[in-house]
Amino acid sequence: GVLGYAPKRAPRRVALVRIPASNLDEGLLTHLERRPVDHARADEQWDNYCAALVAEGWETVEVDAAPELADSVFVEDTVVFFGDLAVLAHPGAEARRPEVEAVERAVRAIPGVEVARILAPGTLDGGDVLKVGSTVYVGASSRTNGEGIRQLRAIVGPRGYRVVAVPVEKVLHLKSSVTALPDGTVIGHPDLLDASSLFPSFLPVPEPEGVAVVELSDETLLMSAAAPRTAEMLSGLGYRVVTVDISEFEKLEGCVTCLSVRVR
Ligand code: CIR
Repeated sequence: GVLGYAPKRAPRRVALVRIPASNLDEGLLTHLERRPVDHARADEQWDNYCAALVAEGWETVEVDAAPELADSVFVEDTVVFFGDLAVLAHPGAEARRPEVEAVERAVRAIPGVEVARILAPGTLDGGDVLKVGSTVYVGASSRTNGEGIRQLRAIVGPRGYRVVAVPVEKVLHLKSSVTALPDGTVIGHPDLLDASSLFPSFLPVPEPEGVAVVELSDETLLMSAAAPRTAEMLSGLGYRVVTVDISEFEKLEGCVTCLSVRVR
C-alpha cells in the first residue's frame, strides 16, 4: 500500500466458550461441600455470561458441546493463548482430559493459530496460568505439576515469556486466588493466598469472590455479582465493572474467568 497508509487491522477479540453439560451437577469438587445445582438457572447464567462478552465487543466461539463431561463448561482449563499460540493443557484431573479434543478442533479452526501441547506425565490446568504482560505466573497446584510447568516454560520461554511458578495449596487453581487488572496490578484475597509476596504489585480485595476479574478492555472488567464491595472498590479505581451472576458455577468451584478463554 501507500507508505504510511497501511491498513490497521482491528485486534481480534475472540473468546471460546462451551455450553454447560447435562451432568453439570456432577462436576468435581475439591474444597467445597456439594450443594444442589439448579440446571435451568445455570443455563440462564451461562447465556447471560456470553451475552456480556458479546455486548463488550467479543466474538464468542462455541466449542462443541460435551453433554457427558461435567466440567466442560470451565473451558479456560483446557487451553491457554499466548498471542497466536494456543497451548493445549493436559488437565490434572483425569476425568477432565477428554475435554481437550473438541477444544483442539475449535482452536485449529481459528485462522492463524498455532498449536502446542502439554504432554503426560506433565499436567497443567489453564486455571493455573495468569499472564501479566510478558510474565506468566503458573500455579503449582493439585492440578498442575512441576513437569507441566517445565514444559510450559520450554514452549513459551523462547517466545519472550518468563514463567514464574507459584505454590498453590489453599485453593483449586492459581486464578481462584489472584487475577490481574489491565495495568498489571495483581489482585487477590489474603485468606486464599500462599505467596502474595511473589507479585511486584499486589492489591488485596475485600471478598474472596472478588479475586476473579476478566479484562474485557483496558477500562472494563467482568466480575461475579457475589463481590459487590470489590466491584465498588475497582470502580473507584476508574474501571467500568460489568457483573454477572454465576452462583451455580461458583458452587462447582468455578469463577468468572473459567467460563471463557480469550484469544490474546
Ligand atoms: C474442577 O474441579 O475442575 C471444576 N469443578 C472447577 C474448575 C474451575 N476452573 C477454574 O477455576 N479455572
